[in-house]
Amino acid sequence: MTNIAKPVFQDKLGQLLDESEDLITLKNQPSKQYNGIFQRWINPIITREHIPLNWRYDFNEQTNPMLLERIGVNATLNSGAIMFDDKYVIVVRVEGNDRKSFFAVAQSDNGVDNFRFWSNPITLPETEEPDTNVYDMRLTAHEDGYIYGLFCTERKDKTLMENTSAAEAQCGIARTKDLVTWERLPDLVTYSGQQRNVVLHSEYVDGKYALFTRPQDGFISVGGGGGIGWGLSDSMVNAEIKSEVIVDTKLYHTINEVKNGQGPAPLKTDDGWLHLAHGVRNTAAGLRYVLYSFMTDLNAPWKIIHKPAGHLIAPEGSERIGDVSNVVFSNGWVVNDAGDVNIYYASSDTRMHVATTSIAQLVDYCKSTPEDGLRSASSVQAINKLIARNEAYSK
Ligand code: M1P
Repeated sequence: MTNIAKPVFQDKLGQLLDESEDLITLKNQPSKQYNGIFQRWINPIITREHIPLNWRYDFNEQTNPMLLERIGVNATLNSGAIMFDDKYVIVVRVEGNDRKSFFAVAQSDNGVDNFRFWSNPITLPETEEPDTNVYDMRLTAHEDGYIYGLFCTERKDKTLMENTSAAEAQCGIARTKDLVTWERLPDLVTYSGQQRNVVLHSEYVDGKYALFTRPQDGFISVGGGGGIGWGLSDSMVNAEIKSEVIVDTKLYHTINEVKNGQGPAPLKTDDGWLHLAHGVRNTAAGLRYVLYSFMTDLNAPWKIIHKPAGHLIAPEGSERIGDVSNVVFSNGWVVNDAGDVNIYYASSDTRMHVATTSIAQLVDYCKSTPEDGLRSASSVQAINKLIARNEAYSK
């Protein structure tokens, strides 16, 4: 009997590579659901399975004879987005099994499928005080010529050493021209306790850099100071905001009763700046994160001019389940020359999705959706008004 060794290692590796390629090249389809405002797409655009195999496996049979995964990835979530060299590019928050997040660029030709990671994750320089964790990068192509990435940098709160969960969140800043080489700049200085969800506005305002902020008293709780804030800085090389005003506050019995945060940088339209943000409320099942939209004045991006009631996108179906369930979160969207908008959002801190819409749809949504009347009776009044208007058109 001849003993022919089976090429188990090579077979298995070949199978993994084929499956990975099949997943990456899978065609996406719009869902059949209709609301006229945006279109969900059926498949997530990036999951942890999209992470290149050579980031996770040692391909050498001598050093990895059982073909074990060496470095696991837990989740691919909150991604910044930009149109770059005519490609839809997202900077994904990749969270390893070790709970550390880092950034990695993935690109697609059409923005709805076939996202493929660039060869290596981003090597982000550190400051003198190294980050424990970095996440949720917002990309802004600023009129100064740089692409800025503002992200959350998290470090141990050294005033509470005995509490191993006590952390401090601040805004880290890096800039690039090619998304490969990044120059790290000092963290943003503000006079609020902590900061998360800080976003650079794309244009100068009064000759200064303008930033949306989210002042918070603690790491999780925003405390008294919550809301989407706004402030100006003379420079981004030593960015400092001396005073913040609140653009959109948290409010009792609304979708942002507990906290909120600016999503990606607002998009400029003829009718004002178009914003995407997340709002958080508490429930018996824990926090619920939804996405909402509003518009601010073209000449005063800190002043809201239209704000529809309620959410634009809420977690639905399988989106509701994940590491942190009942969450949708967006820090990236892309508009093309035709005014089509791709909203990139993560569900339940686990995987990335796309919803497609347009500037025209979102502006109409913001301008013509009734505002939150803050009482049940006002909600009924709004519906009755619509019914009355529709009488002329009902068959
Ligand atoms: O877990 C939900 C989100 O929680 C935080 O957002 P916020 O500061 O608004 O509460 C962030 O950690 C975010 O990454 C996460 O998706």
